[in-house]
Amino acid sequence: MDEEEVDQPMIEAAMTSVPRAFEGGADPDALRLLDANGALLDGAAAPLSGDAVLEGYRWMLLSRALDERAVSLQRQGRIGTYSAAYGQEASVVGVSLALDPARDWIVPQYRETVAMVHHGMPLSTLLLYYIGNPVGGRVPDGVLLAPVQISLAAQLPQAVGLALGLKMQGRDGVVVTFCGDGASSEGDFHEALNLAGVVQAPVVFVLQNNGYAISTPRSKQTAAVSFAARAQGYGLPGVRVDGNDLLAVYASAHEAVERARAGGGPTLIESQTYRLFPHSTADDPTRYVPSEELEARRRDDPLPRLRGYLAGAGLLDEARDEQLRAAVAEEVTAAVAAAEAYPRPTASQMFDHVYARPGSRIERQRAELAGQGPEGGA
Ligand SMILES: Cc1ncc(C[n+]2csc(CCOP(=O)(O)OP(=O)(O)O)c2C)c(N)n1
Repeated sequence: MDEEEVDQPMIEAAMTSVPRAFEGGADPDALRLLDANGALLDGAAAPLSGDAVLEGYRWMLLSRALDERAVSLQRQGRIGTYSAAYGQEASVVGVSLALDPARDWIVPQYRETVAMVHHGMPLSTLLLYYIGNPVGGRVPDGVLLAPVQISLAAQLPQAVGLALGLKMQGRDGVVVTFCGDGASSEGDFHEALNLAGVVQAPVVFVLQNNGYAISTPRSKQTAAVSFAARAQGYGLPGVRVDGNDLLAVYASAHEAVERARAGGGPTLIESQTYRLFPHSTADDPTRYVPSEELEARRRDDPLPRLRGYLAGAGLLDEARDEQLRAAVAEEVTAAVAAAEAYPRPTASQMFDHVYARPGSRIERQRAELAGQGPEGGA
């Protein structure tokens, strides 16, 4: 069918007529331990000690400080395109706190920078990645982490393979892999969850439902009642959690990780959060996010909510908060300085490390870049 023949309004109407249970906002069926002000809900018990929650808060502050600095660096031309986790800090850090970096693996997408740092990747190395230096693409030896994955959902089959390998070797490590709501429409997502269920791989899929896949809203991503509901089709537990509640995210991740470790197989966690920043530094969400929606979701920011919990528990006051903010800002400054102390990458380095033995096409391109002409002669 020609493009002209597609009746766009008709398609839109058909898509929006599908009934859906959750369109963003508070899902009544999601696990939640904290109310909007950070008070424990009736009957809820904190799954982490006060010190551990404070440490989680520090990681969330680091994530936010990094995002703010990275956007500024990108605007100054000092790093390339960057995707922030702004608004999703509880969703990312809550999972991190449930992992043992000495035996569990993270197979990330591209929005889980702070989880990578928590797992042992130096922040300065990650900044080198965003500077475009190949050094930044290499995970240091002994850090149980796969590199950043930009190709949507391609990390998921890899995570299952890694988890199956751990199981076959009789190790007790668990693999946690992240993806977005948009990535869950890729074939790789379905293949990975299916195989994980069949082989009972020790893997936890954390699907961060942040409301959008660039400009595609959640309502146009799937007709399923929830992303977690898809798990049933693969024979795995599917869990919905309030992704802006650090304690709830931790509790659901901890349960899933320990089940996988004990031989209980995979879990799909739908972490319901919201992207308060643009998709990336190359995006303009004012073109597709209604301003009232953004305003409303700002009130659900995970940081003030956790601050409310910590203040209520007598673990945080303004002075301590200021100290923590200053400390993470200093950490980011030091990492930026360390990354920028490296020589700037040259354009020809983009050809390095792609193939062990580059083919003639790559060699031609390298020669062309060097100004020697497409055949390396002129
Ligand atoms: C296979 C593939 N198709 C398209 C893209 C372009 N792309 C980059 S991010 C993105 C949206 C992803 O949304 P989601 O999975 O919800 O994750 P989020 O960025 O919201 O965290 C798209 C379409 C890509 N990177 N890979």
